[in-house]
Amino acid sequence: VTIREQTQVAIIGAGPAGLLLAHLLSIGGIESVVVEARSREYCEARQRAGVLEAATVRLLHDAGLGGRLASEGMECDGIYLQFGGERHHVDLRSLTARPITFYAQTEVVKDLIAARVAAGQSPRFGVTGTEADLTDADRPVLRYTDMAGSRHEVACEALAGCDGFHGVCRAAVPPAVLGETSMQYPYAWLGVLAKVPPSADQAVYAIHDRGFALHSMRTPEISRLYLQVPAGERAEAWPDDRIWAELHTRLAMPGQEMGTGPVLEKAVVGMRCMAVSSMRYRRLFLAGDAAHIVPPTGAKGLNLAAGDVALLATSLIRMLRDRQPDLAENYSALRLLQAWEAMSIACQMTCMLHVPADEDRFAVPLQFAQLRHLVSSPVALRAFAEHYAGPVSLEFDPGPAGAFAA
Ligand code: RFL
Ligand code: PHB
Repeated sequence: VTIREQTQVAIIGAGPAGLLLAHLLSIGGIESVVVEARSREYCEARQRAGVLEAATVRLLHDAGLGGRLASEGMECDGIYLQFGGERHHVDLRSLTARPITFYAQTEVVKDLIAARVAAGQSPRFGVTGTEADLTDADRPVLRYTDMAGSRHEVACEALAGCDGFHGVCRAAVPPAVLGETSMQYPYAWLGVLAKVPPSADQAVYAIHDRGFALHSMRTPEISRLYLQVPAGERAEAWPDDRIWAELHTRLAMPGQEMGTGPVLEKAVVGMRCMAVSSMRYRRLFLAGDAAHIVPPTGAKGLNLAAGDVALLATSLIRMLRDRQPDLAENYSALRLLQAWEAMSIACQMTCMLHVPADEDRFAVPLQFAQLRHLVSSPVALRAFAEHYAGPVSLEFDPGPAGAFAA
């Protein structure tokens, strides 16, 4: 038997994009259903992003999700760029008034799931056979099988594809409409979570002859570290002592001691770019990693996902509650501009900070020229800071009938 249901917006994916969308829609009085392939435990433990831009922090606070973020998030004035044996400060707070906050994606996801559960609208975890059916242009249908094996058919007014890079929603769009383009770098990141207090007060982006290294943080006791490795590298090739030796070499700075500690987790992350040309087809709207992947160097992915769903929630509230489809019609064009702006800084930083795999003799002096220019020209530094710090605000407006949660 098939269980037939109805909702206003069916959301595929309980990552940050899908969960935040459901929360923002509820502020505007729009009902939704969220389905997720993985378990709640898996979603809450998956190690990923850690940097929240000021505009993302503001949105989370305004949406009533700022409690733990305010007490546990670590706000930082800026970042360091390290090259040629020197560490240079990029003071985002003084250059842009938009400092960044370290607060792990796992914690954002935990807060969002807790808010949905408290509202009596828990995401449906562990589903299989997810299908986005767009055959009827005005009445999309979500189909899935729940954990008990029952098939569901959810009729809705709009479908949100928040199912990440490996999801099913992009495939529901005809390729000519989707217009996907992508690119892969010849290197990857080895991401390491370690039980050691951060040894710098702000994130350090370092380029060294042996490759890129990034020192980041999660809490006063936990550091997040990344090393450039060849594409296709296996994490098992990196026992803990090799990780620490390489981190100490690449991040070395006279007078700056870096500790070591137990490695809690390590994984290789591919470095790729992908963007669709249309984030909308009929009544399916793509958001977050389902629509665009930026290389992690700019720390933009999660922030872009938040920006997507801020505008998507506003658009859907206007379309479904106020019967004003104007914003929904512009959603794709507006968000693709932002996605490419983020792609641009992320790709620029990636090229400037990674040792090219083919020992390109031309690339290395060019990188140093760019980095030197950046730190020696106040105008260039300010332009970089503006770009890295992200947008001034995200576009969420639930309209007169909706009110931000206290
Ligand atoms: P997600 O988080 O991938 O969530 C998609 C969800 O959809 C589910 N799903 C399905 N559910 C039902 N049916 C199906 N058929 C489904 N197929 C998939 C998945 O299980 C999953 O739960 O996408 P979302 O919500 O768009 O969020 C995007 C962010 O996760 C991503 O952009 C960031 O993590 C990127 N990123 C960073 N972004 C930042 O803003 N700042 C950072 O510091 C930062 N660091 C990073 C990063 C990504 C990294 N990795 C691992 C790629 C560091 C790393 C190492
Ligand atoms: C992280 O803390 O995970 C992080 C920080 C900066 C980046 C990417 C990831 O550019």
